[in-house]
Amino acid sequence: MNNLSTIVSRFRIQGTVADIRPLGSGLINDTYHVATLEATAPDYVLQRINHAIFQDVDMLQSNIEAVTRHIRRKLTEQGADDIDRKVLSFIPADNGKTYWFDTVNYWRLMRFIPRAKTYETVNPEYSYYAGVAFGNFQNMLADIPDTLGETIPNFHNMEFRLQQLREAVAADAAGRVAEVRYYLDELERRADDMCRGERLYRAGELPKRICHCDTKVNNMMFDEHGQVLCVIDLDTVMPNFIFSDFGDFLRTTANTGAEDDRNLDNVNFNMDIFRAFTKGYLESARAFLLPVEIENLPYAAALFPYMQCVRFLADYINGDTYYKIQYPDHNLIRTKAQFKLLQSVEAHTPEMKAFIEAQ
Ligand code: GN1
Ligand code: MG
Repeated sequence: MNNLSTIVSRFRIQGTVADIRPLGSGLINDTYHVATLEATAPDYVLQRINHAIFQDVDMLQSNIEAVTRHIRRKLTEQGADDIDRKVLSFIPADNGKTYWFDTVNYWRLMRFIPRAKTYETVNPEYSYYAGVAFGNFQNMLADIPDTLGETIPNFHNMEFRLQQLREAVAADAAGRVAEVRYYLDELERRADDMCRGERLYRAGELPKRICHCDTKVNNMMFDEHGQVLCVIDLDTVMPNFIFSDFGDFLRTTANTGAEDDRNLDNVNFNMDIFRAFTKGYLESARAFLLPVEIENLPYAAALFPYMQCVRFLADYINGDTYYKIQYPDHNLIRTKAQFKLLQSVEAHTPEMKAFIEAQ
């Protein structure tokens, strides 16, 4: 707490720090809730940026500043109320930047959004609101004047993720390849089909748009009525296929089990969530989506469990160097759960296509 409060003191906050405690369940950055003593001062969220992963913190923060500035402007133009709960605000540090480097770690501070909740799971009604919200998010960012950098190069590039997996297999750094052969074969069998997005892009048929690229449901803040207030965790906002936002949301919410469920019987693809989310997303995004984007939404639903499987498995093979783990075979358990989800998505593909065509 002492150490953390020294870091908070480098930022231009209002009020006096009363308490700092861990917040949220992200797998990459460390996040804390900073409570202030005075009722008139806002609370804050302190984050240690994982700069092994986000290596260009200056680019990272300038992306996020551009995105939040643009959204704030849009909301103001629309005459929205309660804007401070609908877009993140970053607090400048002593150096005038929105991050502080303490010679080892990079830190940033933002206003805590009061009376807002995040969820690990949602019902169909909330999924519908979330679909509308992500469509709006992409829509608002469509005319952002700034050029956003790729904060993690090739982040959702399926060809690149497969190449990383193949390199991990070739190196076999942790001696785990033999044990995961079944999953490697299953993933390779689908590899060509799953790289469809990159092929369409090269053929000039599929655009990149500004996307969030980490649309796990716990990256959304809901108000007391289930309406989406805002989208958080903006580190990965960058140009990408819209498949990213659509697919990753369903990967996390339409899973009837947990991302790392040990009991694979719990893991299935929930079509009620799919239908509600897709309905909301198409309502707010249809105006700018191309037919090729709409047709490939079922592909997007399969792509994200698949990509996550490839990423978790590569990390397992590498000896767990990327994702935080809670126990030794955590990345393998995650791989298995995501693979089960993929199989369930595949079984529902004809039903998804029919639903989308009927919209
Ligand atoms: C990471 O930081 P967090 O937990 O929201 C990861 C996502 C993965 C997700 C898997 C920068 O997101 O891409 O989908 O874990 N973020 C990064 O749960 O790699
Ligand atoms: Mg998160």
